[in-house]
Amino acid sequence: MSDSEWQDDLAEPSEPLKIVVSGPVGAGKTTYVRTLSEVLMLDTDVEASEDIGKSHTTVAFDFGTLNVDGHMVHLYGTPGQERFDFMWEVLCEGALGLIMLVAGDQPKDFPKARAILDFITSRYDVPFIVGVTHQDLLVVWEPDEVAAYLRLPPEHVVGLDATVFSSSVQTLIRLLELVESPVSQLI
Ligand SMILES: Nc1nc2c(ncn2[C@@H]2O[C@H](COP(=O)(O)OP(=O)(O)O)[C@@H](O)[C@H]2O)c(=O)[nH]1
Ligand SMILES: [Mg+2]
Repeated sequence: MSDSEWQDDLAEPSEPLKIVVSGPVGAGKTTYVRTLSEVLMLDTDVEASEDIGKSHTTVAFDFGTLNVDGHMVHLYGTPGQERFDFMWEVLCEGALGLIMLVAGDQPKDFPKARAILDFITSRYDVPFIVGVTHQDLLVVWEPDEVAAYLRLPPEHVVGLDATVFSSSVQTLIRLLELVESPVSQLI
């Protein structure tokens, strides 16, 4: 589908398009939502209370909004730590699509990404795309390799640099292309 075709599909929804961004700790969820958001984000990153390999982590959720060709998109980034599992379900309620991020330089996290994906998609019939972050690094798994590892069709897996707007928005557009009838799901 071309960009203009999916824009036609999304004709004038009254509700914002709700997109959930999930994935393991360190996948780039907070970065992704911050890169895309046009509004000042709620800062839900706090000092990590357990050893998760970085000093700050997200409690509650990341929230950001952006306008894609006249359509308001709301992004909800889930926390990665498992003790916040319940948040995934809350955030996925009424979601139009799911962006599952995983860091391409952290293959040890691929099974975690698969587990989160299975957890969500077994409960919600939500279209999803896997975004393999850190594509700007020299040594990184490419989307096709991650697709094979996760046994997903290659069109469901894209690579991105979550720190760069154009790369991040492309991932969002690929997801919207996979969403067949977004307006009917909003009603
Ligand atoms: N080079 C690079 N760094 C990234 C990318 N995505 C995230 N990061 C960095 O990876 C770290 C973890 O990202 P964060 O957004 O906190 O991950 P979260 O736990 O999923 O919210 C931060 O230092 C980010 O700046 C990326 O695509 N490329
Ligand atoms: Mg975070």
